[in-house]
Amino acid sequence: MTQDGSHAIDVLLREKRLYKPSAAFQKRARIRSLPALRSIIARARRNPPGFWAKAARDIQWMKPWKKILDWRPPHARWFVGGALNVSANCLDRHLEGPRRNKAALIWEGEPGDSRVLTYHELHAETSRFANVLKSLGVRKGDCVGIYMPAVPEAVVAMLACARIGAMHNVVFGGFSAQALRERLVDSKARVLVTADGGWRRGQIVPLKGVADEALAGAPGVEHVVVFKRAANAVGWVEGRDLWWHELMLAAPRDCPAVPVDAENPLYILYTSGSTGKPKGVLHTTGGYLVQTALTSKWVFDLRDEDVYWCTADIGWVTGHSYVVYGPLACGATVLLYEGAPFHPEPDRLWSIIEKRGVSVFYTAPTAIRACMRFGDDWPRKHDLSSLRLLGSVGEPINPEAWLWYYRVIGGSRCPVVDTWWQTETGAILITPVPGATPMKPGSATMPFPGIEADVVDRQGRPVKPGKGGYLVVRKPWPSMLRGIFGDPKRYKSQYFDPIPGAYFSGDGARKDADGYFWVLGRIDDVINVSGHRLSTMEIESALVSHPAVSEAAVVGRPDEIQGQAITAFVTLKAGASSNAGLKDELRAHVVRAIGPLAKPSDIRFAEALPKTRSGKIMRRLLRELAGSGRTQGDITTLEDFTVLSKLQSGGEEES
Ligand code: 7RM
Repeated sequence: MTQDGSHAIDVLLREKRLYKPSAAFQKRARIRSLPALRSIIARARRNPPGFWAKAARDIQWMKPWKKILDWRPPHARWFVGGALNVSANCLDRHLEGPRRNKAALIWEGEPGDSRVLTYHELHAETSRFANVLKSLGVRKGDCVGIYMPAVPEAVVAMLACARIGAMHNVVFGGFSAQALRERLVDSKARVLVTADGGWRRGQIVPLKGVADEALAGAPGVEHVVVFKRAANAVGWVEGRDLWWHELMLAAPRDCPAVPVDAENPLYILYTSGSTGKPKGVLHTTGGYLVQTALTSKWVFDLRDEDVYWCTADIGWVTGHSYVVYGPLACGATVLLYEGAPFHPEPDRLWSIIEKRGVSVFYTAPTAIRACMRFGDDWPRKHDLSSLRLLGSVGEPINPEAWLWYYRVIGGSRCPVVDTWWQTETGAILITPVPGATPMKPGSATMPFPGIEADVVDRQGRPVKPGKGGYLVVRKPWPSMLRGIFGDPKRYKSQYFDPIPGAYFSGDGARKDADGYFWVLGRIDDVINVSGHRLSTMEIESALVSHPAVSEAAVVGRPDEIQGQAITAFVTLKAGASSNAGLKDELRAHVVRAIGPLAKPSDIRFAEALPKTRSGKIMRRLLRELAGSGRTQGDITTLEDFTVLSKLQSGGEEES
């Protein structure tokens, strides 16, 4: 972070376009106009705990809370003294009415198989599996590791933990043995739930094999429950390993959901810091459920007749909050897809939307840009008229991608909710409310009611409209992280020490004259060119607005004269040819779009960019490559290792 508080980031990009929600959407929305939203925001600002207490009435409590908020900075406890059960809220309460036989999960397997589980069925499976966990000695407060493909049983395992007051630690099914081992050891997991394999790009990912390797160094895990999904051969340790289906046959059907304290841990989820050891972000029960449920209802406008699809894997926080807990608490029908988005053809997403009549679709900018790269013909082959609302999360969405999503996928009729939040925040904090907020492509718009977000300088003073600064949250919110598992000091030093009196997100942002927030990316990614602090996101956005460019990642490389020189890694659209002429053209294009300051010194064409599993570009690796030519440090979260070796061996398509 810069020592100089006066100018955190210089802002170059100005996006002026404005899109209003259609009258048709507004007419049936929960919050129908900007003045209506503003008045809710104003009321919440006068009394944030009161606002959240009202939201908490949508949740079923087993014992009422005594105090809404106990805030001893930087530690918050919400709904103090209250008791509830997340699994009861996501399942049991829906069995009492017409949702009983409604689809809770519509599952599409990658090879083309599919299943539907009603709320009644999901409740039965979860109850049985909760009994299985109990029979394996799992007790309240214990941790269960979950290393699964995206199958309904992954959701069942999560809800079963919540049902008995145990916490889960879901590890993304694409992570390596080493990453899994670290997370199992750090979270002190006693049981691991996995599968023989899962389908991805037509291949079987041998999850059990990877788990066996991880378990060699994780002696705390006493039992491994194996769900049979892909029927591949697996190794077996007698006494330790148990088949899911055999345990389920023997387990009783009835398992009451236990009341747990509002602050009982619900889960740990590891998030890789930009450097160093992954952090085990801890979330608890009451506040988390209240906020994930309310944001699901207001941001995704969920209705009983919706088919809601969030493409995030359950191994990512988005999968926790917006595949499982938020939507199921609302009684929604959730679509779950097992496999790769472009398998067997680049139109798999669109074909699933058509087949199941998906109405609300939530994905990441990286996926949207990949779809753009394949071209408009793939979505045009499908009837996407069931869609009524689109969402984006994970990175700043560049206006080019936003507009394509809005026009080609949404048929210019669906609002796009660009939702800013983090693993640490647990739920969406900055977002349009679809029937109310006029949208500006590339802006996450305004803080959700009850959220006091701001853009400030190093001392915590608000910066002027249009100026770049640090994105902070000034008041506690119900779904905020409660700590870093096993490392209490890091919680304070990471999030509350950097900026006085506020939670620091690690992101840079600016607010415009209308109070709209523009997230500029991670502060660690900011580059300093001749004393100007530039957001890499803006230069990337400028590059991607060129018709030949598919994706871009911009980093700084040490430079004697300018301090840092701008290096851009660029992938091209199908049919575009990489040559010296194009490099000059791209430089000129950036200068035209945002000015000479942002002109890249080097442009390197690449086949693909290194990304995390959730699609975020790993700029740290590119920074190391652009600087020393080598990479070091943790790469366990990298999605595709070959991408890195291609870049390292100069595998770029040079002219
Ligand atoms: C949900 C999630 C968090 C980081 C965050 C930002 C970036 C996420 C947006 C965004 C701009 C968005 N959790 N980010 N959403 N940037 N606009 N709508 O992504 O913990 O994995 O990542 O992602 O930098 O700090 S996360």
